[in-house]
Amino acid sequence: MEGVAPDPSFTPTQLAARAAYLLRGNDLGTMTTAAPLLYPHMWSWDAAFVAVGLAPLSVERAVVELDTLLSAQWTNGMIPHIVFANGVDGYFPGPARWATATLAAHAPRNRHTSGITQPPVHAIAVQRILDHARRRGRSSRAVADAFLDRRWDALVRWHRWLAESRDQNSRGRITLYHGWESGMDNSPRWDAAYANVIPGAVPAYQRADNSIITDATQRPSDVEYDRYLWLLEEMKAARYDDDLLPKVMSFAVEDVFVSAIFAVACTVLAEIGEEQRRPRSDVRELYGWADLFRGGVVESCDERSGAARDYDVRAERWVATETVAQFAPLLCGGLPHDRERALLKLMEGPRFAGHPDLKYALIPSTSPVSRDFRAREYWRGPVWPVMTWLFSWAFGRRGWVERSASLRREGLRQASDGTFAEYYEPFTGAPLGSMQQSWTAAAVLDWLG
Ligand code: 9WN
Repeated sequence: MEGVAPDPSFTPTQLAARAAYLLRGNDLGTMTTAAPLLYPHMWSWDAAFVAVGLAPLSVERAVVELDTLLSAQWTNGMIPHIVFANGVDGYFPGPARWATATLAAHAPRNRHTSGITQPPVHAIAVQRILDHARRRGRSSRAVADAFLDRRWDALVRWHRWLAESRDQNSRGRITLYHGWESGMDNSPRWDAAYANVIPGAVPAYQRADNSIITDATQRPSDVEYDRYLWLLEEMKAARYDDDLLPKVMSFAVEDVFVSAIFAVACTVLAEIGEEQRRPRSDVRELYGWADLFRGGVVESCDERSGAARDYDVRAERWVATETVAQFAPLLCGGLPHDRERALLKLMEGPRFAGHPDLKYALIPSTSPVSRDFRAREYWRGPVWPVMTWLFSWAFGRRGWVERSASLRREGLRQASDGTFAEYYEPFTGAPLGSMQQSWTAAAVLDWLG
């Protein structure tokens, strides 16, 4: 193509080396920050993806990552969404604002954490660690086995907490009390629920994110932040009590995407448990939750298109949005064949990954044809490499080899700019949000490993 400058692009070997170097740079010793400036602490689902990326480099270091996270697990079983690095500032809301150490009966005493949770992808990381350990020598296998001995109960308790405290009526869907718990903070999925959150007196605050990402079109707005922080005040007033949250929180949504992740994670953990001879009763319980939540996901789906919906508990209604969450059942399975085919067609068609103007054939966080779409704004449009990884992993697991390979191929083409961006503009491929994002590097390492 004469006259067109080639994209700056790295070979796979160079890219893998840069990804490994990045993770090393973000490593504080026993935890990897989600990103160097914007997110200088450990995030729960980031840590799991980071462990996936570390596993091909060092099973030992991957295990340390999960150990650090699990050592901050609450006594009720919750894995908190942030484990704060000791003595590191620079993120708001930090430990003082959450005040979990003084307010929450179940919070750990030796670690500062936030008071909410994040999607349960951790069993996937454990499985990838075991896979790599098997291919390595005896000492790596011993490290992975010892990890499982040490942490099996904690992992089951984590799943039990989700199944019991976050699905108190056994509907097969996880209830969230804050949009941050979804990991898709400002997705249009939450617009209706947030519209009903009327902030009371939010103590004064200063955001830190917008002095790092200074382009306001890439981050949530101040109005959104007021609501995010008001929800913290509601939780604090309830002292983060699992039994009070359903009664007092003005945001309560059954998240279909987290529920699908939970269903598949329960299956993965049950399979590990079977293989590693863990108690039969744990394995049975895990398979039981997998069935229940797969059913909960399928129940949410549109009769014809198979598209999944969230449920707004406060408004008592289903919420359909044209976002990546529509494809939740493709992660965990369970849809009848015809509806699954329809959903795959939707995903690969012009409303999503097959949109003719996309730079790469990847799934944008929000459909480019939706009126809620914003090409640069966080979870309202950009492509998130970590989502690409999750779907490529899930499709591989489901035996859809071609689909999995195509996401991997396109994901690597997108990442070959070497920025390891948090998210990308879908039409131009411009890197957005934080650069040097750990989980983007981890995805690349797993793909190239
Ligand atoms: C709030 C760390 C996290 C991710 C989330 C992503 C973003 C935090 C923020 O960064 O959320 O938890 O401050 O915006 O939305 O998925 O885990 O990478």
